[in-house]
Amino acid sequence: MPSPCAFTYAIVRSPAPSAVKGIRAGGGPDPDFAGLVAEHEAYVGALRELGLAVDVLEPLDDFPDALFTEDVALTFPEGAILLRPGAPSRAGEVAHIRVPIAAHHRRLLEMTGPGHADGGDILRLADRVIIGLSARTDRPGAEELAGLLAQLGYRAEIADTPPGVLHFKTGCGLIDDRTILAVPALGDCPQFAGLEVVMTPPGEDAAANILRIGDTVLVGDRWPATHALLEARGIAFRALATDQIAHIDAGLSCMSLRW
Ligand code: CIR
Repeated sequence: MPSPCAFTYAIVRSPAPSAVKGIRAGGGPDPDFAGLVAEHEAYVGALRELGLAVDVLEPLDDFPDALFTEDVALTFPEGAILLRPGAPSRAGEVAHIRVPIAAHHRRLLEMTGPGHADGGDILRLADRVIIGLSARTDRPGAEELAGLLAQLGYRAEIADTPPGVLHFKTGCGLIDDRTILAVPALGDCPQFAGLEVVMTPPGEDAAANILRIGDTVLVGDRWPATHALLEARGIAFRALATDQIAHIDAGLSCMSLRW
């Protein structure tokens, strides 16, 4: 199985003005639209500098959260899966990603329900895929998705996401193929057996949503202790601003679909 961090393509979607009304679990103020756009543009620039070909889709004003393309599909070298996002306001995003994905993937599978699954709950490892149960991904959805993943040749394991963590990957990300950065609440996740689990430093839980692209880890720019941790391990990293997307419960992985 290829490295889970070796990507050549990505699909992103520019934020629409409505993105400032994106879902947030804990309330809080709207993000600043110009700031959101700047964070998104810097992210796309980083993906391109790391060698990815990036399709940038048009904004969808009817869907405030549509810039988070990670949640509506899964993409692999072997094919893609259209998901059923768990937030009712996001269900209609799937129809808008179908054609852009079909342009790249001849093999296109699709969840049909009744369950739900968000891509933010899916962590791809070197030898398997973890599906986190969350407020967005339910057991029927996880089980249907596991069956679709098997058709593409991927073994899935179902895990629990700690309460208060939006998506499984809100709380963890790959430092490398064998090492996970995780919030303490995920530290003893049984599905991490066989991997090294490194905890986010105190006060930096929000740093956990890192995104490794090839040999480089993208990480939020507000987390100096996490940067030091990566540096001490000899991991090349690139710090990106996430202040505005954090207002709407998002991080770095959420803004792209990669394969
Ligand atoms: C939502 O609640 O759906 C968006 N405001 C944030 C989605 C973040 N996506 C992700 O973690 N994969």
